[in-house]
Amino acid sequence: MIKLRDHKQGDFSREEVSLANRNSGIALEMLRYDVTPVGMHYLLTHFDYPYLEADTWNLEIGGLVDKPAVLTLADLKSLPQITQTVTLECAGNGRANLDQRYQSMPWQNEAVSTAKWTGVRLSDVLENIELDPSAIEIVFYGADHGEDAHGEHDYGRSLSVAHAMQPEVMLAYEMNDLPLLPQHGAPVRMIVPGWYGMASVKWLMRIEAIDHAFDGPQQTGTYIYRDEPEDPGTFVQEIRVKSLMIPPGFPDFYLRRRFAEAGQIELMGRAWSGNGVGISRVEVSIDGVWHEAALTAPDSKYAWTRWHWHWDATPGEHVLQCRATDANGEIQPLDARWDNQGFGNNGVHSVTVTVR
Ligand SMILES: Nc1nc2c(c(=O)[nH]1)N[C@H]1C(S)=C(S)[C@@H](COP(=O)(O)O)O[C@H]1N2
Ligand SMILES: [Mo]
Repeated sequence: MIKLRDHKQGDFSREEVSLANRNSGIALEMLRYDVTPVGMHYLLTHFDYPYLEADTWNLEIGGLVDKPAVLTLADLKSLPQITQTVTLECAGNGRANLDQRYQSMPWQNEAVSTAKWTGVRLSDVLENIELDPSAIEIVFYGADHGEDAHGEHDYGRSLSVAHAMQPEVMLAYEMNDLPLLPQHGAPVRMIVPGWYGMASVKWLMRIEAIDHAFDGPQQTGTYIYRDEPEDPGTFVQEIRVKSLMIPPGFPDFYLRRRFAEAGQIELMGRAWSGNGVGISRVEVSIDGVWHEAALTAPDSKYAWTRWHWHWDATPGEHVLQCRATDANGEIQPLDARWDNQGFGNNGVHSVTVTVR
């Protein structure tokens, strides 16, 4: 069994800071936007950004297919175009909130954003190349290459054929009505709505139909929920129900402590879940007493839901929390849930505010 990295408590390591400088999260006050402005969308890239040009890029499709193909961007754009608003969250979001944190990208709460993606349905592409009946999975490879605890590889992920044919799974070439930016996977990336971000392969280069379960490092090495490093574990797939709050008032620059004036304060934030399951309830707690927040329906079942609640703030120090429940009755746990690599932490978000 491969040795995964050790856990850490307290100060961040130089390696964690380096990853945090290369990748970036949303500033929580940007939760105000239904669609995250493009430059504020969170970023997670494992290796280096590949340099690809839209004019010379092409997508190779092969493996167990009757009509292998090499598609240009113009070929893709000749297929029916779709646009969807989708909330993406990194599976490692919340990792650094665990007391013993796995050494990786040290996300606290900020690895979630919503964008308007334009492109084509993956099913339209797959219908043209005629999958062989023996194909059970489709593998998607990016142009980026690197090494981690599970060996050297091109970034690659698979979906079952049934999932790949779902109408929401897309190959996107625009984000918020603009051509994809290099850091978000230009010229073409996948978007797998309802699943954590690792499935949405950026810089898509190659699609391969196979007759067995894909066991690439990004599929069976990492992105597995495990209590202990040696556990067989279960796959990280759909997003777990979660909510975040825009911290009210104003911050101290360095310590990020918050201050607000006594009186009416509108608390607001966002809630979301996986697999297109809606949000049925968001509660807000002031010092441990829970209240029902009001919800605004999202414009897509894969996009986050806005919530708000009016707080009559009284002087003193207060702890504010929010907790979402989805339409399946799944509710966020009050405490961070343990995972060896810090995946799927949907523990409630807390903000401390001093009211004057
Ligand atoms: N080719 C490639 N695709 C990738 C990744 C990557 O490192 N390489 N990172 C994945 C992960 S873990 C996440 S959370 C999302 C992040 O997408 P974004 O950077 O556009 O927000 O991209 C996914 N797709
Ligand atoms: Mo991620």
